Amino acid sequence: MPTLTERAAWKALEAHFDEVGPMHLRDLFAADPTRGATLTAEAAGLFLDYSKNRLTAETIKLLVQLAEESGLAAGIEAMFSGEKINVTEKRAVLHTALRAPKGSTILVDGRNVVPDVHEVLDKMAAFADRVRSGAWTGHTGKRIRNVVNIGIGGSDLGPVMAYEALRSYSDRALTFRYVSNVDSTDFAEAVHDLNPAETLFIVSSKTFTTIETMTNAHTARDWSIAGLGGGAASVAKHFVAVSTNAAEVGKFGIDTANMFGFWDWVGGRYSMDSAIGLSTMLAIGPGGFRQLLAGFHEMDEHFRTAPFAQNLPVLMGLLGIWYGNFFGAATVAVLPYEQYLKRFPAYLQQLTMESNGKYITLDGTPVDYDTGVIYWGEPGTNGQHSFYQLIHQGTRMIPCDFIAFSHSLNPLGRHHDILIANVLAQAEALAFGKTREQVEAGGTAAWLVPHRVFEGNRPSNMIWADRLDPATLGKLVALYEHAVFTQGILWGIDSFDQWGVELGKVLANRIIPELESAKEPNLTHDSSTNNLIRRYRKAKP
Ligand code: G6Q
Repeated sequence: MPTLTERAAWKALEAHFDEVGPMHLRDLFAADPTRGATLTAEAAGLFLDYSKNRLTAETIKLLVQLAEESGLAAGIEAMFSGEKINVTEKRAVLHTALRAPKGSTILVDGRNVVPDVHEVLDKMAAFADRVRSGAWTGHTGKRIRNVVNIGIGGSDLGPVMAYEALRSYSDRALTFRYVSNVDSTDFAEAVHDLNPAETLFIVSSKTFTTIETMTNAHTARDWSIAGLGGGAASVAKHFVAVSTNAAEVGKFGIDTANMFGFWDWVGGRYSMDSAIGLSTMLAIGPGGFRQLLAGFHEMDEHFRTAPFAQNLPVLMGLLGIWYGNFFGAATVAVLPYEQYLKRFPAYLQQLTMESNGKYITLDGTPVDYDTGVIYWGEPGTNGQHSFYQLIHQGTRMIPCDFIAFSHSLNPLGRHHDILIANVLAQAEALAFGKTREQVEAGGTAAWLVPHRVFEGNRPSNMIWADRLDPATLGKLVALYEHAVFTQGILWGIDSFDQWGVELGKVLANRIIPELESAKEPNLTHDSSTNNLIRRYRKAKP
């Protein structure tokens, strides 16, 4: 296959960009009054309006052609059928198996993994029911009121995002906290008002060797044992583990009967629907968790079967390529108009940037095009009163993904109408702006006119659903997972490894003893690092 920039569709897109790039959304909308209805797609209860993007129907045709020339169809099949597409780690990539219905067959090395998935789900459900009903009691016989998930990265961001997103469906008799940072403040603040006798810790770590998580887990164990006045026996009642590493779980003192497993074919940032989601299941119950999985699965099926031009994740992925590679946009803002999705942008940052922040292609050569776009965002309307200024009148193009729902989960007076009016207004203002003529017609003083002109022509997607519920959350996450996958295929990179995280870990492990040794260490770093280490050692109590 020719490299990305050598493909016929890429070359056609370059020529097409010269023509479409300078066009204004005002003119595109004026030329086609049906645009707002036709440049849309709908699947699995998610509606995507992509008409306020700087493109024509021809752009979509060419982008789809590029996807075809890039082998996207074969890539999708390879992922779903369990081929080892994570080539640098020689692993299958099967988060889609986590939400496959009972009775389906997905083979990894000749073994059907679907029954394994459901066995763990059933075990999680039995445990969640016991905790939620009060049948599971702590060391002193009290029921569990607090659940603290200890994990980091993929073992934290998904669970915390899902808990926040689905809080309205959660058991309010239980308190949920999430500890991730090795900064002791995170642990101290999470437990400061909790009673150890009523607190259950879930140590979530695929490897069970991650230094942050293991440090927090040991601190939690000390806190729990000290608070209970018990011994190691209490650990079995107050600690469970989610991991692939039974040996390390056992060494920590957690009964492996209270360990919930998953598999090496689940990447950390794709694991919120595995046992890593145990805290989510405890919060919303096994039924709610199964709805979440059903939502994921519905989007999986859509991605696997829908023609590319109507395929939501494919369209979103291709739009990212269009802006990132042709317009040179470096970032995408994700702007949910739903307070419960406040951690969704942070979750997406890991999903998108850890997956596609790569400059080496699958065959080991550097790319000659940009990859991995920077994702960021905050819920609306808050962002409107801070960083939206730059999106409206700054010098950089920032495509936006607006996310909105027809119904509020807490309807109160006019709030939802006002919220929705704002998301519509922002997308409209970004696209169409305000011309000099319009500003002048409003009687603005001449010197102020330039400041009040909005160029417009700032692109956005509108992703719309009925209401935020567990199934819808699953669909939304799967939508972005598969958009990331689509981009990874086109860019020809391994979206499922994360070697970039390794170097810092190795260096930190080298520095720890240099900070802790009683004897002055022989420092051989650069002069800046050496100096900072000396400064820290001097300040240490
Ligand atoms: C995700 C990454 C990373 C990982 C954490 C936690 O894709 O691999 O964020 O999830 O480093 O790893 P453990 O679950 O092994 O503790």
